[in-house]
Amino acid sequence: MKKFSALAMAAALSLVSAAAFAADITVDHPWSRATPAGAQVGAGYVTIKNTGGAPDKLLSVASDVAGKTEIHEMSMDNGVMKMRPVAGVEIPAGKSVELKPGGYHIMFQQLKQPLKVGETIKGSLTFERAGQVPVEFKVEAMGAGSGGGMSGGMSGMKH
Ligand SMILES: [Cu+2]
Repeated sequence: MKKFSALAMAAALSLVSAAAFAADITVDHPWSRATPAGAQVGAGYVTIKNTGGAPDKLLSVASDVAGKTEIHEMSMDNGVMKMRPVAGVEIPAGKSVELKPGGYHIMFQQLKQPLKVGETIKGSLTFERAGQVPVEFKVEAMGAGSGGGMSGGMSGMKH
């Protein structure tokens, strides 16, 4: 009897702590850009906020529109915009990190169909502590969110 209640208590506690971790992460304005017909890749952007007292890390992203979804970082290398896959993105405690054009972004690869304005891409973000967080990226117009000289989107960038 005693053993049983201890187990039940442990189960209840683990449920509570798991819920607390997930609640520490909120996602804001998940969006993507429409892609031209035949495009193989698209990008996703989102602001991730960590309201908890401990740092967390975005480890992976999954979506149903792409054969493969990666996290990329974009940087300037001798005046050339380049991107590379990263193993994860740190989300410091009490801070928010914006995945946006020109920085960290989500890369939808092996697109199954073009991304159209107004559509929603269903997916999930997986965090080290918070676990899986569902997300819905809203597809915006092709030039959306590109500041100044970045119009034309991903076409000039090398993988
Ligand atoms: Cu990329």
